[in-house]
Amino acid sequence: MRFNLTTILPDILKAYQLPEDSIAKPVGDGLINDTYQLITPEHSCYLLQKINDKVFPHPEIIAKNITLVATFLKNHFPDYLFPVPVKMPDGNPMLYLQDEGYYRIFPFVQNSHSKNVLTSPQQAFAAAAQFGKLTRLLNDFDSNTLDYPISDFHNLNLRFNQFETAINKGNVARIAEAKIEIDLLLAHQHIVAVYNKLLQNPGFQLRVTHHDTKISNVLFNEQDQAICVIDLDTLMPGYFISDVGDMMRTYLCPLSEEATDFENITIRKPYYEAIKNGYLSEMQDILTETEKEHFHFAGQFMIYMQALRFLTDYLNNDIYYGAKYEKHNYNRARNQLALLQKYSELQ
Ligand code: GN1
Ligand code: MG
Repeated sequence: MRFNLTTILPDILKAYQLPEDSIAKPVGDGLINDTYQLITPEHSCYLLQKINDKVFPHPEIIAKNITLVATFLKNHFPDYLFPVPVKMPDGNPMLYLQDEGYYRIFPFVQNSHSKNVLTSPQQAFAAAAQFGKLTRLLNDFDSNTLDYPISDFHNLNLRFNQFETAINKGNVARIAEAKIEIDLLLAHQHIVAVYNKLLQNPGFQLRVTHHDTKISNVLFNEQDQAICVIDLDTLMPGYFISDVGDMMRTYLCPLSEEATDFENITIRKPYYEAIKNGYLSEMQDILTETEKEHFHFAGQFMIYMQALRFLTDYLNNDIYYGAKYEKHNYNRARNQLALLQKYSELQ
């Protein structure tokens, strides 16, 4: 999905009044936005990001949400580290280049690094505590003031409906090929029913949640302590099951969603406990009893939704996630289904 930055880098540097001989190199593993590390001749570091405006059709909503939340946090918790985009000389938090799209620049957090894989339950605890802390600090923030950068992003009904449309109208050969996986996803429809029941329960509360709690969205310091969360594009009103569930989805298995040796997909129980304890270390007094009772469900919800999304995209010829090879999204879906199976055996 990466595009050629070279031709427009000079325009970006000029707009941000950065030295014209700064260099940019690709970083990160995100599927949606393109991210670069930007280094000036004086060795100042930034992150440069092109926002994917097919996925985020109104990037100004992201900018508005981040500004509202940043202002609240600054007023109430001035010591909390919340890395927001650098403003352009005219005060704008992002740059729009005609025919090229939206760009923004973040300060590089000093002495920080991100991880693509977890190597200890302590890291899972630390990350879960960071995501829990963000939601806790925003507990008194009026989430109604936020807009939705992507509507119905984690609405499981929408994801299921999109899947149903794809199995009826998608690529016929791929539908035939994926029969086993389609049947498995249909057989797990009870997860949608539990979700719908929860939506009716007053104990299930709309909060401000991050919606992309993978480990690479946490910055760690040199002592391996988690210092802050990043990638705030999907910070919006949501349910705790999105954040806890995506941690379950991405921290428990030693293999990533890209792995194709499905027989090696396993669940690391100590990481499960670490996510739970880390998240509750911040959210214990805030979550309702109903929410606490659905801690385990969070993982089922997110793993199932991601399996639906990957298979839907495969049946729709990879229009959303793209594919680096022919069966990429098919394999990602099979990976998530194997994970769902192992996860469901946990309790
Ligand atoms: C996308 O781009 P990235 O990796 O941060 C996706 C998430 C998925 C994830 C799967 C806006 O996130 O919802 O869980 O891929 N983000 C969007 O790897 O669709
Ligand atoms: Mg993301």
